[in-house]
Amino acid sequence: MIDFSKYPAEPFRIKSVEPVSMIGRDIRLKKIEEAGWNTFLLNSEDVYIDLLTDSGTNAMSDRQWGGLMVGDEAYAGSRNFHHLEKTVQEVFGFKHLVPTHQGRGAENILSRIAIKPGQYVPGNMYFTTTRYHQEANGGIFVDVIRDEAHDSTIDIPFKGNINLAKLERVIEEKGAENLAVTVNLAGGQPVSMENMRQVRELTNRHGIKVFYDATRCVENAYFIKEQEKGFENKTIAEIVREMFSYADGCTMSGKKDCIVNIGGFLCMNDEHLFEAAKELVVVFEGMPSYGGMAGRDMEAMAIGLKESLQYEYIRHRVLQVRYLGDLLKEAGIPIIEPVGGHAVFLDARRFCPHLTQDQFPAQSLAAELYVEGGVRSMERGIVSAGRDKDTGKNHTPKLETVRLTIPRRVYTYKHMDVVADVVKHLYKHREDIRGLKFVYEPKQLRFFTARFEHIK
Ligand code: PLI
Repeated sequence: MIDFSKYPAEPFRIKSVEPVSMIGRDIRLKKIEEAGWNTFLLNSEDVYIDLLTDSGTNAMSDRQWGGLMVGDEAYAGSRNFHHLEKTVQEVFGFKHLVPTHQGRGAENILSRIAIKPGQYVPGNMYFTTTRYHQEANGGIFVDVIRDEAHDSTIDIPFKGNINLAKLERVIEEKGAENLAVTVNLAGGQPVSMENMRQVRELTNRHGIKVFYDATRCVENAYFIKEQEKGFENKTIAEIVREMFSYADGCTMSGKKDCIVNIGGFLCMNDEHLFEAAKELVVVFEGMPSYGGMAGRDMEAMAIGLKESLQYEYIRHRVLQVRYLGDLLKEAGIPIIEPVGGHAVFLDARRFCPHLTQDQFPAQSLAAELYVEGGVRSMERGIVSAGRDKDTGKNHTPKLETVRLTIPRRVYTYKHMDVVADVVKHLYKHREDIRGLKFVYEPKQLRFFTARFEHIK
């Protein structure tokens, strides 16, 4: 039985509300057909509970909204930039900040300045835009995550850890000078402090730089406090600071753990890299003191980053996600275990065993969740993985999932109950879920705009 006392009530009061759409099933069916069975192509107005992503979908606090009113929109030297710079330096401990319009802007710049063509970029599981920029700059991504991460049924802590033996093998085979290591603190499964320390130790020995994807680093810090020995009594801020002491820099999508709707940045200690980054930021993003953001965006981000470190906030955040996961597990629904910090992933292989992976079971399941309950989710499987650049064949990831991603401070526990009911209903009728095929397949990041129809 689920122990309901484990889940803290919302640590906020609701001051402003946004009505949501309540259209019926027959209209939703029409809408998803028009959207080519791709949940990215639905209009937000036709969605009841939007779990497509936690990216930029956050509810800001009254203090952040207040921050918008003190935006300094000067073209250069905005005071909000200095506030953000000071905050980021204090939270992460890096010397230099390069603001960008969002995370992928930072990935673009970092990949251009830090990757040489033919260089290997080992990391713990890829993120789509990150890998795109690495590959576009001639990098070769190598997944060095621990093996258990690819098995949805293994319930162990810190499933996001880097497998050090795998990393060491890449270093030996490819040569340390041909490597830049990335640690993704955002894949849904956390990385332990011990693992970060070990990666630092190994890369230091070989003179290799390490960059973190800081996108969901505060959620990662919560797991460390909750599950790693020796960190029980540390504050979230102390844990975050220690995590980043093992990196040379980071990219950040502020749209997640900075609790804002837009923004990002790149950080580093190295002076040469900083100079190179500043040269590029003016070309791609904007002046080094705004990088594609308005002054007010930078203010909201500085305030949001500090708020995200509050224990009550992050505890509620992670446990609300776990609540949804527990409801589904209790009902026997196949999900990826353990439940991570921002989303519950349905295991579409086990949900739809009657479909093969090339019939896009996760894509179809995501579309059906919308038809059945107005719940929007996202495919994270074969469609998102794309094709191999050289062979043109589909990548076939072991994990074929549907991501139910919870925006921060937006939905209540009751919304989670509704989502669980929709998934349970669909699970009962899972044999009716039909396979899909492409009718339009874009060349890059195809999941965003692809269109599908049912296989006859
Ligand atoms: O969406 P951006 O450009 O601000 O950030 C890109 C990005 C980088 N790393 C990671 C781990 C992400 O999750 C990420 C963006 N994620 C999206 C859009 C998501 O729906 O998860």
